[in-house]
Amino acid sequence: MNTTGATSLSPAQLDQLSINTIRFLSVDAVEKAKSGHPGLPLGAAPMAYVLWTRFLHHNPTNPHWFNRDRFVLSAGHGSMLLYSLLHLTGYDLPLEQIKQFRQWGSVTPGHPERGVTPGVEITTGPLGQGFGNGVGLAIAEAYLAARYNRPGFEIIRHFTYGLVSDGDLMEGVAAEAASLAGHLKLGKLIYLYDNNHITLAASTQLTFTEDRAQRFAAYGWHTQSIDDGNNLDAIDVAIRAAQQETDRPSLILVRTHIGYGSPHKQDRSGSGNLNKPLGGESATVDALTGR
Ligand SMILES: Cc1ncc(C[n+]2csc(CCOP(=O)(O)OP(=O)(O)O)c2C)c(N)n1
Ligand SMILES: [Mg+2]
Repeated sequence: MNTTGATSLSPAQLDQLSINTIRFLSVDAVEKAKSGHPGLPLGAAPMAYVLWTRFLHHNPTNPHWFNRDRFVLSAGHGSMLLYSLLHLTGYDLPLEQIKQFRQWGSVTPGHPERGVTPGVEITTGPLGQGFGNGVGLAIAEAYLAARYNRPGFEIIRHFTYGLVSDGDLMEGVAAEAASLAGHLKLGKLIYLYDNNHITLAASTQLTFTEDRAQRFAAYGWHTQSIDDGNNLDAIDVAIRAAQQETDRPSLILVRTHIGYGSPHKQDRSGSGNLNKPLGGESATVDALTGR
């Protein structure tokens, strides 16, 4: 303890405490609502934390600041991850609204909705759609920068980041959008892929076995793979490398574990959907994935 009575934490411990706070704020909200997807926030919190605290240029007190970096949670079923990030980074999203997650009239609907929640850039939920929207945002940035920037006056210069899931990459719309992004050389588009090997249906071993890295390389994307989604340094290095890559959009494949840390739900297809409490007796289908 220091003289103020607060526990002294090393930077690494502070990182871990922050990530676990994101995880458990998300899980608690889903538990309270008895509805939602805790599995994605548990697995993807570290990459989201690194992106939001070390890279994202944004202004929580002015979500409409024009040159902000854009962030798209394409896997909109993981909405509580985004609401936790917004709450904890200082947006106008009080704890009271987190407690109202998925309730009628709240600003924390089941899937993110633009215009409802401060800081939600894009309405997402239908898998693949946020992926496409992100490409559109990156096209807009490139166009506006080319049209309006002058030497010494780069008034438009921001990145478009996204968090995409297996389901996003499975959808046809993502293929079309990815192809265009590669063709247009959208170097300021950076997607983190929550590569957890699980979708609603089952393990991706049963449904989705193409080589995603090679597929995106063929579209003209820069790809990197991280085999431990809890490795903050690896995520940090990869985002930095993606930023340096100015001629290709980037996909960072981050191996995560859905429902990370949950004794009965980690790596289970059921862990994305909370129809049962996390402690429910049936672990076969569904409590962490939300279906
Ligand atoms: C187009 C579309 N089809 C179906 C759904 C229903 N749905 C919600 S989550 C999900 C599976 C999610 O798998 P993944 O994208 O890998 O996310 P994870 O469960 O790993 O968080 C599905 C099919 C949807 N949101 N959008
Ligand atoms: Mg998945």
